[in-house]
Amino acid sequence: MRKLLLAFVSITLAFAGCAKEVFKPEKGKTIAFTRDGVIMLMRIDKKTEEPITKPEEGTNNNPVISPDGTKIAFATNRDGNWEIYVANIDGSNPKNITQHSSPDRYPVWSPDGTKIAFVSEREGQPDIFVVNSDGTGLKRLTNNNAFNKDPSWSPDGKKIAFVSSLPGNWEIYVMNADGSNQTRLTHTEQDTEETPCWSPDGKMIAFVSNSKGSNQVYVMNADGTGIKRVTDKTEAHPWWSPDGKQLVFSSSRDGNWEIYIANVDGSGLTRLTSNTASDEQPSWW
Ligand SMILES: [Ca+2]
Ligand SMILES: [Ca+2]
Ligand SMILES: [Ca+2]
Repeated sequence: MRKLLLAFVSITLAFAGCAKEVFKPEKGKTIAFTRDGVIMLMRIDKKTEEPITKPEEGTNNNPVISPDGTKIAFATNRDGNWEIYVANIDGSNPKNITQHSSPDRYPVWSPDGTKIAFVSEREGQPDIFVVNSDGTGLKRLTNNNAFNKDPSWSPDGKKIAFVSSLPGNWEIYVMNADGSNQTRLTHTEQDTEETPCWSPDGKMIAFVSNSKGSNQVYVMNADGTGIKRVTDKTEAHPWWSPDGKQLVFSSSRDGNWEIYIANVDGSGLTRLTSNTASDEQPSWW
């Protein structure tokens, strides 16, 4: 009996050894991004990646992993218009949480994982809304006769940074998470700012500006002071590493859009993807 049991155990182990390794997201080592409209997960330590949407499921953008690592939010046009979906981290059980005929895009999780801020055009122009992650409790946060987009929560959940066209050009603003006390942070009438992302310690905001002619990554203090340039080619969509030491972003510097990471001072630039597809909109979990 004992011999039989040992034989069974060794056969089971042999099969387990042959099985394909299951992709496991790990905090601090996992990046979500979109490759030609397919949501990808990448383990940067193992250099493994896996698609979690299918090519027939429309164009899928702006994937962001939930703070607890169990879910992923993204925008998709699979239903004929842009909607925010929340799925399990492996892509299973995708649910439409916006269900509105106008464009709904750019989801970001609140730090406690209960809410999602996003951009909707349901009132006629892009504005920032917030909704519970199950689709209930929708609230409009901006209402100012301008375009408002690119929300990013502060790590304590109390504030949201965003960009607004209110002054006649794109500028970075911050507001309380209920939409009150909207305050302008940048004052660059000649330049376009986009995609602010709050650092994990709450002290800084990364963003993109075309101040030097092409879109490049910058960082500044969370009060708008101390602007410093990080990259020097054509970049988009910076996102902080969970330890606050690095940024992930996309760049077309090598001929097509690829995912890169760099230290916050711009040193240590490393390319993570290498293919002819468009690899864009990374977020780091
Ligand atoms: Ca919609
Ligand atoms: Ca500006
Ligand atoms: Ca590429």
